[in-house]
Amino acid sequence: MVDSLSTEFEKIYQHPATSLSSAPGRVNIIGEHTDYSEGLVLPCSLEFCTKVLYREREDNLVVVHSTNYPGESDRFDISEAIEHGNSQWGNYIRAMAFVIKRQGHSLCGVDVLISSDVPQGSGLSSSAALEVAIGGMFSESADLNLNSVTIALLGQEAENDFMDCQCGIMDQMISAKGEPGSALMIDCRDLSTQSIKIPDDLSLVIVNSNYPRKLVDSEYNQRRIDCEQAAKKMNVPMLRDATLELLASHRTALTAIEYKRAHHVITENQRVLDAMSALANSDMPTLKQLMSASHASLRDDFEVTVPATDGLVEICQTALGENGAVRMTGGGFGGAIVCLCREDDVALVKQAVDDQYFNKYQLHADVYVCSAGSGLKVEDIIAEPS
Ligand code: GAF
Repeated sequence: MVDSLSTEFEKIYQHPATSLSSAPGRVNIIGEHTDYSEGLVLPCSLEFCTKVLYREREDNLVVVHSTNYPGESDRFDISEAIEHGNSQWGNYIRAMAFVIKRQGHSLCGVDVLISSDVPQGSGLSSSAALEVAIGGMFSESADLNLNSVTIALLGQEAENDFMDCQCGIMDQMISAKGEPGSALMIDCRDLSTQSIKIPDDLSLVIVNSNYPRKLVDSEYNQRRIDCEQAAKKMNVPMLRDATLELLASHRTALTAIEYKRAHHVITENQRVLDAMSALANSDMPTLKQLMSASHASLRDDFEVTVPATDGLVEICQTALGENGAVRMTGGGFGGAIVCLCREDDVALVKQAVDDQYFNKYQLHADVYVCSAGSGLKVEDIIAEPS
């Protein structure tokens, strides 16, 4: 893929690329909508990734093309104030330049070609993969030596302050720090991480509902406000600091919605802790119980599932029975579900989805059998003579 991308780069810019920055999408195993309450999450990076080929320029221009949007491009002057442009994907590059410059760093002009195989709009973090890969590029090309946590935090700032999505830190952290073959427990309060090897006998299957996602940012931002209100009424800095006892004692002070949102976050943080050892030990009955409880909580308390993702979870869980653990993954309002099962049972998931999903929801689902890939990598490339 890099060879054909290099050829494409040379065709566009008339000179070869010198470097490659790549960052992956992610799937979250458990710990959903907890990151912006400084809670716990357990995602893993995927082999699906965003590749950014680039070469420094002598002037201050950033010129960007993407194989995902043929015929479109964006360009801006890095020495001027960074404003929004006309292209939505181009704005992610502008957003990263904006937040890095805001920290007082100088950036240099670059020619850029992006290519991503992270499924878009499916809740597998294609935006974070782009932000982190672009962060790696700007850091290396301007010799800033930003570490992976700093790049992740800049990616979150780019979303919060330039793209108007008040997301937490999970997606950028796992894209920057993911490890092949492992999930990463991230403590979103101090950003410490603990890697947990995914046992060889477990397969990771993602099923994308392809449900058309609408109003995702406004609904998402509202969930964050609900959580902050609930924490405030319980007199704790964040929901991470609340307990079920504290919640019970504030039942009447909270609105019904705030109570449910807080109940989800408090119980989900505990599920992450319980899932860590269950995952490490391939303890399927416990994983099944925890992932089912997580899904039910996201459906009933956090209200971020849709009938198509609830239906997919039911179809896959019924097919796997006691031999699989299934739940929605990512921000919700559509998107994907994740199944953990033995390799021999993957066929059961595919068959059940083929047989039932379209008939019930008039949508075609995509099934991906995945492995955990590596986090951000920036490397020099030696272009083959064309
Ligand atoms: C989205 C956000 F970007 C993450 O920060 C996280 O909140 C997730 O939804 C839900 O767990 O992916």
